[in-house]
Amino acid sequence: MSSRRGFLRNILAGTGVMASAKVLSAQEMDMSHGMQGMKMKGVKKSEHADASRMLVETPDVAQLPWRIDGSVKEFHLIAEPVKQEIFPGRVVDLWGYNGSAPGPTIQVNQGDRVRIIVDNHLPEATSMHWHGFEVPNEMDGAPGSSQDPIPPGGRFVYEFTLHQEGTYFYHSHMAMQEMMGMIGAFVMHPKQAYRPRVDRDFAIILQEYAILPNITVPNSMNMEFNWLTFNGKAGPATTPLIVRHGERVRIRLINLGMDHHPIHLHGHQFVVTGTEGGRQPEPTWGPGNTVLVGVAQSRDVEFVASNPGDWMLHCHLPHHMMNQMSSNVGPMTRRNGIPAGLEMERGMGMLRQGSATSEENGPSLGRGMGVGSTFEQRTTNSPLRARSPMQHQDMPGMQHQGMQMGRPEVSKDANSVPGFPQDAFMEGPMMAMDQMVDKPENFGLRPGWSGFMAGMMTFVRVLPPDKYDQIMERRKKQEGNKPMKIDMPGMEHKHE
Ligand SMILES: [Cu+2]
Repeated sequence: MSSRRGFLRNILAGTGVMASAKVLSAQEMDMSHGMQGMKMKGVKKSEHADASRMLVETPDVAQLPWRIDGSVKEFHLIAEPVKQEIFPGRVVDLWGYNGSAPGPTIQVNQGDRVRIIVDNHLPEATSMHWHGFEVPNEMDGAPGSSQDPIPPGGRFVYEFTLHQEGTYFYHSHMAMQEMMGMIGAFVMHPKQAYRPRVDRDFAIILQEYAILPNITVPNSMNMEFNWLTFNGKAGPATTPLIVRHGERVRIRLINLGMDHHPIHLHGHQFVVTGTEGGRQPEPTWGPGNTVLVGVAQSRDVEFVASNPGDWMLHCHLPHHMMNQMSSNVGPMTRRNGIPAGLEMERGMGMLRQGSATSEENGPSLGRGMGVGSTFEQRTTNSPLRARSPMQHQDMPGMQHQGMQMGRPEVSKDANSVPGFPQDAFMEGPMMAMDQMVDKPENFGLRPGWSGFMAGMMTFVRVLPPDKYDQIMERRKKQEGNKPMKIDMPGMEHKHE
């Protein structure tokens, strides 16, 4: 599964080469000539300097290829269950499109006539809504009102002409399916290039899931979340955005879920240049470094990468910078045999039996109100035992392959400080896994960096030319080592 996603990862090399063209057949690449300005291969940076339509990179998410049928650009989406590795070793059961959640990115030009064939390979009905599109009502994908839901095994063909421009998205309009991952980016490139032009253009989809340890299926009824993802990956498995020092960068943020996300960039000020309704007029742009991306919204931000370094880009909600939080993880690390959670019925709403966690010891997510919420736990942070299970040298079972498992630094009198521990065993050397998430884009990061990246976190790496070239060289090598993989409409889709 992960290897497939590797092949499909959209990578734009520094030369402007669109490596995701690998997923297009030669024939389709030929066909793509109609997409003016979106060069599929071999375009030098200088040549695309004036191109109005630079392809948007969606790190860790594939591009959806298309075929030309007369004057129509035809895409094919398959709604289906997917297995997705959101974090090293954490493969979860999501619902998505064409093998991933979020689904592949669609990119078109303003004015295009577009056909999208949607096949439903889910065990229940679905619908496909084109969020914010000004299209005829019967193409809107509103189940029950504008069309019948697409039954399992069924197909619906959407076709419309797109006169808008900006950062849009597609998603299932069945609410609970949205919480299983069913969304994808839909970029409409403007006829008239935006000014000032950018050198790099990225899109990141923000999602959240409630998945208890040892369970692989999100509880879509839960209202608290413990896995927060950028493009389907939780930090440190997210792929950094690689830019050259001095480049102008656009990042398109798209949110579909239950939470709002204040996305913060280190080291730079940006301006918000677009919303889910398209480009904003320049007089409305004001400087900031945190943009609140509400549910069902998109926000485009732009900045000049003038400050070299590896800069964090992350949601600023503290719990959204964590992985797999559940209420008994804290106590579990320092107690033995105390039933920590509540029965599953109260803890997670739906799951009652058959999970790896017992009724007595079932962990629970968060605290709060509503369906799937839990009661406040009586156990608070408590003193560490003399032989804490976290002292992994005594507990060989705690050694996770590939994890660095350094020991956190705590003061001698730590246990006497009210509130300890907070981050001591949640972040830092114990969580470092640099090797497990090794990839070209991470090359040269400070050793141990991965111990501090979780949830909705990634980097914008603003690199001087030599470091930039080193990473691009590694990218090229990695791509070269992979077998060619064609993923085109009409071909059988493999679950891996
Ligand atoms: Cu958030």
